[in-house]
Amino acid sequence: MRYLVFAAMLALAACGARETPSSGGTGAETEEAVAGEETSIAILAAWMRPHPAGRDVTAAYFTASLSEGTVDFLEAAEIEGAERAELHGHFMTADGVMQMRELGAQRVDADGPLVFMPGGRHLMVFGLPPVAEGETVRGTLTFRNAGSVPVTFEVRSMPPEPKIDY
Ligand SMILES: [Cu+2]
Repeated sequence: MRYLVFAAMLALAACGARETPSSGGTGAETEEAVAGEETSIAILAAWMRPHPAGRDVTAAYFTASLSEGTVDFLEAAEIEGAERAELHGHFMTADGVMQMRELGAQRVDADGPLVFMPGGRHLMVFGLPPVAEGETVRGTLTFRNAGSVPVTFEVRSMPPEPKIDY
């Protein structure tokens, strides 16, 4: 029952913010819901694809959930050894073409984890020297309230087992 109460409180706190269409994914509209709350973030299933042949860009994925607190926002990511990492999403254009673009801050709350997965939100990793299956790559996810959360990405071409229920 705790979860239900939690969710109801959150809905009140975030009312208004929630009604703003978030198609742009900027996250800016939810600023007032988070002022200075202390949160903890749990990261699961962090993995990164080996580079496609001839490219210096790859993608990384993870699942982030709140283990304490009610709401937080993922604002940025850093990958050790990479030039930069961007939060990306996929979008269908009016003429049916799938494209990706950089996202603003991404919300995580009691409604469920923030999932970065193939075909959806992903970290786009630029300028990282090639990595091979079985290696690990360290990085940091920066949340508005929780601050820097260290992450270790497993390099693999398939999602980790046991299969995550995306
Ligand atoms: Cu991308």
